[in-house]
Amino acid sequence: MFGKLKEYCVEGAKVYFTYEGSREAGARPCVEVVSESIFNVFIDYAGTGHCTRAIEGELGERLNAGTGGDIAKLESVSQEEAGVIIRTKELTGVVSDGFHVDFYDREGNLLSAAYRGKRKSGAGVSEAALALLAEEGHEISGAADEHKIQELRCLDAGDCIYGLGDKTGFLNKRHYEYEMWNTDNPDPQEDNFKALYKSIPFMMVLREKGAYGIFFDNHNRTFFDLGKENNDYYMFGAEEGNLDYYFIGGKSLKDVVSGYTYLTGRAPMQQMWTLGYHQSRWGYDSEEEIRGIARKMREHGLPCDCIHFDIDYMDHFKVFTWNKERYTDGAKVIADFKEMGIKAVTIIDPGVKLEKDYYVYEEGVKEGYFAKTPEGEIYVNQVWPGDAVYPDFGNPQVRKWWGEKQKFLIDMGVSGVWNDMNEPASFRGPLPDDVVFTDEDKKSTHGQVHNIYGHNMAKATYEGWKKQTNKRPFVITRACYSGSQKYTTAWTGDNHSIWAHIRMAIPQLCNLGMSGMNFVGTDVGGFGSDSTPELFARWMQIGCFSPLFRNHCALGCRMQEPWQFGGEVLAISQKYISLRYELLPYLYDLMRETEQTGIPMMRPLVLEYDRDENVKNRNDEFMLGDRMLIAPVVEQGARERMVYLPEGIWYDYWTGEKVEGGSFLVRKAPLDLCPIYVKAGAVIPKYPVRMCVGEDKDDILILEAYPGEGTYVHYQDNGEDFGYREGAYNEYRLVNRDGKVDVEKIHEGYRDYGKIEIKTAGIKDAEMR
Ligand code: MIG
Repeated sequence: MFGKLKEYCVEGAKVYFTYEGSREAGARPCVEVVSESIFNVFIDYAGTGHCTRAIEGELGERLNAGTGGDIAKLESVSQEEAGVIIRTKELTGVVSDGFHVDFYDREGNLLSAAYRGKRKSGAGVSEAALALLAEEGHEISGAADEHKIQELRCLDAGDCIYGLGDKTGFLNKRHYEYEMWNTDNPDPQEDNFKALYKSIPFMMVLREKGAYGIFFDNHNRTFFDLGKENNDYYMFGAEEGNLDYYFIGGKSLKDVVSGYTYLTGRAPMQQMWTLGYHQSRWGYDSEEEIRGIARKMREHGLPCDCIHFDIDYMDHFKVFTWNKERYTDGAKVIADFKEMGIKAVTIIDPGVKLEKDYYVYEEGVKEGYFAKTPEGEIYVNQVWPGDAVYPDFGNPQVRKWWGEKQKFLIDMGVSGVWNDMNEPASFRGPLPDDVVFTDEDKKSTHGQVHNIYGHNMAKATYEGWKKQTNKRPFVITRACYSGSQKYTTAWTGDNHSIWAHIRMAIPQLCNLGMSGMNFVGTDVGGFGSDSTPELFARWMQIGCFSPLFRNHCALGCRMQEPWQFGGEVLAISQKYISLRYELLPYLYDLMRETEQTGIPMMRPLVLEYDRDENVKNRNDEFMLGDRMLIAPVVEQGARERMVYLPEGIWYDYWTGEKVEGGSFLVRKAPLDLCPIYVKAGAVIPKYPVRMCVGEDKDDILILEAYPGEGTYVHYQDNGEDFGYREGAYNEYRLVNRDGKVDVEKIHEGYRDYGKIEIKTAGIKDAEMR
């Protein structure tokens, strides 16, 4: 579309380009300096300006108003032979003929070049062959579609690709193809699934030198081909909206994650109890049964902070109602749980039952809060309550109303909300693309807002809870978009109790974390299908280290509470849930770090050691923060496993033995053992085990210090509200010198610990002799 570069002009932080032919096409391509290491590349095909829903706050407002960018950061714009050179301290963009943009780092290394060739379309199969294959029911990719909006960028042989939210498969996304279209598909998810529940159109490329990210901020259906059709380039594109992407330059993957979360926001601190163990099932059949679950957790000495109420707690699946047949008094059940230190989270789906005189339905009809057909009738589809209508969450008024509706749950004593079915799901075929919705200040369609429906629902929920409780709202969502991390945590939806899915859990959670969604977890034990004792035991060993640690499974599947698999598995559950509770202050410190830097709690090894070839495709190990390496067993029958430890000195968590990194080893891993390694010089803050968060009369902090040297910051606040944003927290600098720890308070704003105990861990060289 764009020919030779004719001229450019600088307006604030933006550089506009005119090409042969571009005037006629009406598009005005633009490169804008957003920050020192982030440039936006923009072609306003739709004539709407940015309309970002992911980037909010001051920057988002500026971008949406068209005044975005940071003029102060733009160092120079000049024209040279190669093209127009746009420079900041960290990043250089070279814009040449055809609106090809190449990026260089500060040292002048090429980070990313536009691909100048044509797309290699088609699988090389004849039409006749394709027809035949289709007849037998094969799904074939066939010819690659050229998208109306499309960008091709070069790939080098060694490039690895990460991010993209909750996609299936492995850590490294190179050679795969994906779609961003929030999808509820209950089939067992395989490596070749193109879309799942969430759309996070953000990818990172790790290069031999440096790394960079691409955030394609287009919330229509988008497509990513990451070197599947051609090893020399990747493609991202869409049929609607704009070419609107952010190029995030970096030296490391961490730089890129931090740049992406600078744009889309950083997952805020949650209440501390949310880090506890959560028990769930769809569904507990009666009040008696669910009371029994709470009782048994305690009888078995299992720490637990939360029990989830799935759809059956509602009256005929009507949101913001309570099933009075099942529960003599729901509020009483919740209050009794609270006495036991157990909180309640309830599910809320978007679909509102179409029923005369049902208050939520009537209010929404009266105010015009539900999506409509193009003819102006309220659009009806079917979900759990039968015929149902869809709140138009893109309308700020509807979000406000939905936020107020949360009062029903808050008054019942509920502590958090679990948002399901918000892709949105529908039982009578998908919602047609032309169903009328709102996108903030303008009319829109389902096709255009589908991918932000869950995001807006979570935002409404978060804001309602924040206003009414003043606590950090706990929201869990299934569907979301880039930036949802500001409002909600997430779980990965309907996995199955199969070994393929315990394996998938690690790369899936790691990529979600690097895509901004820090607080995530899988259904521990698996949702669909029947878990086995061994699979369940191994899954507990992953859940223990996932930000969200929730055991959940489906109606009709084998019961999955920790005591359902016999004594050995119960003991294993006790061991790992207890370890989880010991690690609470460490996890809490990590959550604080995420809020400040965007770096997730649960990290693939490649995020910490991105120059190490051995970790670029490591799918079965991960880090919890920068100090703990977890190597769970994800193979049926395995009682040992190969572990890779990156460079440095490590200590075996269970034996204290010192191990030299930069090599592979074989670790014995009986069913009750998940291999864990701790970095030399680490300090791990711990609590004594307790049955729930807050049950700490003596208020003891244990600092476990490993041989070696290291400096860390430990964070402490009331674990509940937003006071910490006004300074109501303590911070301690911990300096470890070979097991001796100096504790220095560097911020004072909260009560002191009752006692700080320092414990040495790991076997020192001297003790070995
Ligand atoms: O289609 O509410 O992913 O966690 O238990 C089933 C019932 C609807 C899907 C969720 C799952 C939940 C279930 N829901």
